[in-house]
Amino acid sequence: FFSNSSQCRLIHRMDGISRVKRVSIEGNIAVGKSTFAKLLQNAGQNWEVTPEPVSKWQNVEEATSQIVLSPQQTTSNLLQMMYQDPKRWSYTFQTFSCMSRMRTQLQPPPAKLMQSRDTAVQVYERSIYSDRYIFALNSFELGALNSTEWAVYQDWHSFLVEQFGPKVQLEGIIYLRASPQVCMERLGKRGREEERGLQLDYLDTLHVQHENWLINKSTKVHFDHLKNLPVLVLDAGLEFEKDPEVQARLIKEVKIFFH
Ligand code: DCP
Repeated sequence: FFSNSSQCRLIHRMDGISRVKRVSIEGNIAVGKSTFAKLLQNAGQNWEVTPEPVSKWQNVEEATSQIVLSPQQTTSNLLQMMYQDPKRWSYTFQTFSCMSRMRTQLQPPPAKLMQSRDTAVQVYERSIYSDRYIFALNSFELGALNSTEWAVYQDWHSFLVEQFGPKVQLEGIIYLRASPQVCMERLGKRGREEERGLQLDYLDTLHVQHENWLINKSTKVHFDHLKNLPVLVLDAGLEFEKDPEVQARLIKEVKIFFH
């Protein structure tokens, strides 16, 4: 009885997972995804944000529970390694980044969302899809991943997404859209050490990838559920960090969109 695949899907729907909408916040580096995520977290009981695991990439040993043997032994900052030597480390970085995100996307939603009577929304900062269709693709196009690495990446990525099925699917995307210049200014202000050498050119290429994927829909995506995914485009060029009025307006847009 249970081996019938439509029955399995039905059971899956009854476990609560599909009652909670899963939405990711996308946008260029430093556009303000974390700031916006915090606003959403405070927007009501029915919103829960899963932050991006950047700190894991800055200390791989701690993230993977590897024992550091002596105080002299340095820990691995994979984010820094990737920026210092993209050809050597991009594949490793993209693998680890996607793995850590896969883990978080596979976590069941917290009980408070499952029990919620209204629409509950689980929000992620980025997703396994921007890992692939923004960063890994961009790395390949810039020559930091060679064609073998790109082929291997796509192979395991597709395999895992297909295996995990609805558990890693999204119901929507919030695209925080701003010019690369604005992102560059914000990047400079926040001063993350590893990103010091980043140039505007690089943000330009990432901007184009976001536009191709989320606006022009010209990126070739390999998963049916992604093809018709609702995308809410928000003008993140506005200084929303310290302006409560702009914040309220953006949050309202989100709530209406994902009602
Ligand atoms: N990164 C990457 N490849 C990925 C994911 C992230 O190279 N697949 C890098 C880009 C940034 C850092 O990791 O240097 C974090 O990038 P995000 O844009 O995801 O996060 P931010 O902290 O920049 O977002 P925001 O400032 O918008 O909150």
